[in-house]
Amino acid sequence: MTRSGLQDTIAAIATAPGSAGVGIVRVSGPHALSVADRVFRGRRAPSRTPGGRFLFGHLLDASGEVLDEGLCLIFKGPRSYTGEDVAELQTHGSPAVLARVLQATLDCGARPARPGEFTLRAYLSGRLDLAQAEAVLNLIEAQTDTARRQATLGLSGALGERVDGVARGVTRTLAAIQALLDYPEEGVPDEDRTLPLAQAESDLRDLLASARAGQVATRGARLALIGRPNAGKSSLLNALLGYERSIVTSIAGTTRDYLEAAVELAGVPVTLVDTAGIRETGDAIEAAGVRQALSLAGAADLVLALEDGSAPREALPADLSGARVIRVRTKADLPGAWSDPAALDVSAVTGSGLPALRGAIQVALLGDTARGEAWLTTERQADAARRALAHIQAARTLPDDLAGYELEEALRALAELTGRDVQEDVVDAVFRNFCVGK
Ligand SMILES: Nc1nc2c(ncn2[C@@H]2O[C@H](COP(=O)(O)OP(=O)(O)OP(=O)(O)O)[C@@H](O)[C@H]2O)c(=O)[nH]1
Ligand SMILES: [Mg+2]
Repeated sequence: MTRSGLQDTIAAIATAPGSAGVGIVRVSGPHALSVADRVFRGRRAPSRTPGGRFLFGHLLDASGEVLDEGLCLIFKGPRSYTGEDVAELQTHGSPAVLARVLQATLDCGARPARPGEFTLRAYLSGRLDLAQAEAVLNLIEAQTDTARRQATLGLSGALGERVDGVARGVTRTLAAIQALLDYPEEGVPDEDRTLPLAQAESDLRDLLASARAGQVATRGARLALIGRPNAGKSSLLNALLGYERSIVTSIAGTTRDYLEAAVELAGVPVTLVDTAGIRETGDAIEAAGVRQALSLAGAADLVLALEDGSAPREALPADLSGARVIRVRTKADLPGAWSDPAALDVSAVTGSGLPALRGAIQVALLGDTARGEAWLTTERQADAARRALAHIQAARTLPDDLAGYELEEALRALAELTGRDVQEDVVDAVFRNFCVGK
């Protein structure tokens, strides 16, 4: 479906469903302005108005009935979001008005836009690369400032530039190797063979290190609180939330079912998961809760492993070796029964140690990734970067003729990352996640 129907003029409501001050119907394509001529009447016909201007007037249906008063914003391709002629019809943000205005554009020859089709056209017209299109999606969905900042950086093309830098190094080596195949007596100087590849490899490693942070910032993270009964899991969850979400009692085994609560930590949307205390138990319900706790820990992006600091230390009967773990020594306001430099002292009662815990969570989720740099934000991007890295690593160990092949593959993977050389089904998969109207 991707490249088909590009000659069509498409229309959709671009604003969110529901009532609002303003609503927008966006029309894009070769006939966008003639469609606008028929559904909008102002001082001038939209098609005879220069791009970058707007008109005040009335929106009409195909029979000429006035639907609302509003504005028509005119963009002439290629200077528009899609690269085509675009008319944006601004009305009062009433679902009833917007539905009629959209229908009027359809009656006048436009067809309904598919999800993400405006941005797809921007990509196909070369105005955005694929990573930028993904950034548009991330920006629309951004719930936190960290996610917004990353999306904005991605949209600026900063990620594409980082990737292009890697590709330039690879191309330099590839050119040197190809020259060598033609003129074997010359030899390839080290600065063309080894150095650019070493640099490309280290740049890709940096990029991949950002992938986790990028995805966490975009998708959010799951953080499971694990520990023996009475370790203080529910109390710490409440303290991190700032309100009493989970029941706290002095009875060991209070929490049996797991419970989730959303909070923003370090600019990241985090789902905190409170779990049943882990112990051997004859109670069937509690045992089910314990099994669930262990599997929740396995699925979490980060585990807080809590141990009661006021009681003799007992090892947690759980294997957390596969998980990222922050160890917490709870009840730090009470006289300590043990200490461990690898555990953070925290009191849910006084709040001591909470800022340090928040800081540790931030480092664990986002790493020390430079905030000003563009990150990989989707699994698709990370996958392409990993493949490029593998080919470059292979090329560094192989003789020249075989290395050339690996480098070509690396360049292909890098071009996929930015979307310059990409299969149509991958493009479809990216745009399928968009909403209609974007
Ligand atoms: N002094 C002090 N008491 C705490 C602290 N955190 C928890 N407690 C007490 O420890 C007991 C158990 O706390 P919970 O938060 O219910 O512990 P839990 O790990 O959720 O326990 P289960 O749900 O039974 O697994 C309660 O009596 C809390 O008041 C703390 O930081 N300081
Ligand atoms: Mg509890």
